[in-house]
Amino acid sequence: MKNNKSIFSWLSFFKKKPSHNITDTNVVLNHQNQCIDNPIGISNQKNNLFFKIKNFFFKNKINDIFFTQLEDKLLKFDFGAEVSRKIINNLIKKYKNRLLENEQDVYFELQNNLFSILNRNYCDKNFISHGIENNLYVILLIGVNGVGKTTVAAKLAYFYKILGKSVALVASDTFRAAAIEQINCWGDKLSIPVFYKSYGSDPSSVIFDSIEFAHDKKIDVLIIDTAGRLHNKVNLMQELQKNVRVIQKKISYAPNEIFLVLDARNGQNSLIQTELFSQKINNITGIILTKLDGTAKGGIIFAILEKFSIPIRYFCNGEKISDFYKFNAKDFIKSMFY
Ligand SMILES: Nc1nc2c(ncn2[C@@H]2O[C@H](COP(=O)(O)OP(=O)(O)OP(=O)(O)O)[C@@H](O)[C@H]2O)c(=O)[nH]1
Ligand SMILES: [Mg+2]
Repeated sequence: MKNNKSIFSWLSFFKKKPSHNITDTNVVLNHQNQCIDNPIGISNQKNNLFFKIKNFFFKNKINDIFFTQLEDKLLKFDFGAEVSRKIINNLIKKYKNRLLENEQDVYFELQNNLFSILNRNYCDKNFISHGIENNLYVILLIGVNGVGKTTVAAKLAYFYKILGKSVALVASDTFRAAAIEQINCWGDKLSIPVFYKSYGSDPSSVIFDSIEFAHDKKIDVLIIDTAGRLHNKVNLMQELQKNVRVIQKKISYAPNEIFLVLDARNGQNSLIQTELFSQKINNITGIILTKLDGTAKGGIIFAILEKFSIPIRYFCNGEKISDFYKFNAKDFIKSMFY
């Protein structure tokens, strides 16, 4: 995994000639598509889900229990009952109709099935325009406690900085001990300004004032880190709704992005988090999946994409600033199977 190119290795190519047009990111994206090989290094990890699935096809011939065993594998790796059943039914149907003749055919059909799920809500943009160019771009990060929001805030901030944007972070978590110091520490490390107030301040007031700050300082991208909250705590979800309203009051088209951050290790619980957050917060524009390094499972990605029409936009496989990748179905499948 350590040998793989992270999002920043290819982005550094653009360091000398940053794009200042906030909507013009095609060049970057094309370059990324060519350059990120094996982003999650799946084939190198013997413990890994896809290594095991691959192995399964090498070791097993099609017999009475072949498809049941394959389904068990998918279930074990967090694909969830719905997705696993759907995939297996499709494979059985095609095999019975002789559209698939042997294990190898089934293996490739499985890849096709997985690709079509991953590609379903695919969004490869760095900036989702609301039709207003060269204006402040506001990103709000939300999610339950400890999933990696603050780390993602820093990674995103660095990502946009390398794209040539002026970036600021906002410490709207005024609740958790050391939360403000944590984000300031990232700000210092990355030389990115952090807007913050004292502990106990109303998060909405921090957000409100941070937008003024961003306008004054001619910031291009404002990344708002919020406090972790359980999806079933009504008052905390209301607070989040208030945060969104405050942003909208200041800037009618914002937030441009609302990213729900999910910890891949939480498995099926991520589905419940996605469901409840998206019920309370309209227009979640993407999911950022963290801690893929901390799990041998990866099937939750498929379960999420099968169930929700929210794209997975980025993923993280470590704590370092460079352990950050744009999510791309083609590359993901490539790393799974080759
Ligand atoms: N292994 C691994 N650790 C990560 C990753 N992303 C974040 N972490 C670690 O997870 C822990 C929590 O990360 P934070 O960014 O503080 O999470 P948070 O969601 O902001 O937490 P709260 O603000 O308390 O809700 C830290 O120790 C991070 O270094 C990742 O992709 N992989
Ligand atoms: Mg945090």
